[in-house]
Amino acid sequence: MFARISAALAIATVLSGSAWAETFEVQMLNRGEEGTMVFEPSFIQIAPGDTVKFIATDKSHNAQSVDEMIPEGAEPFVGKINQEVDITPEVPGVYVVKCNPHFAMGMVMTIAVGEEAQAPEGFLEHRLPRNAKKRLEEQLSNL
Ligand SMILES: [Cu+2]
Repeated sequence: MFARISAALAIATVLSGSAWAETFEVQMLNRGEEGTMVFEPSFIQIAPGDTVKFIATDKSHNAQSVDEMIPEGAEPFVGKINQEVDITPEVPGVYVVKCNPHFAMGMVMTIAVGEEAQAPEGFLEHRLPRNAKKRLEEQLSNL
């Protein structure tokens, strides 16, 4: 009985989620408002089930999740160079995305999924290039 009610609630939640789901576009750029080799925007706040579309506006970039910098249970992803990638994060939390060729130059961005998203303790103590860490500090200050 109890299980049946919660299953029905879960389905209702998924349906209402998809009805309102939005798509956010992030461009991969050689130069943007925040400097060279950037994702723009570099911080977005979305709801679970929204889609983020990475656009290969400039050449030689990719979008991939940074190991151990996505929520537990979330699906890692790796986009190919010059390829448009869509992700639809369902697990609430903070996701860090990098461009692999330009990670050392600080080409990173942050996706906060859910209104309560917070970076876990020690989040920036992972091995990060200095420029990436600097930009991430700014991005995480939006939380
Ligand atoms: Cu890049």
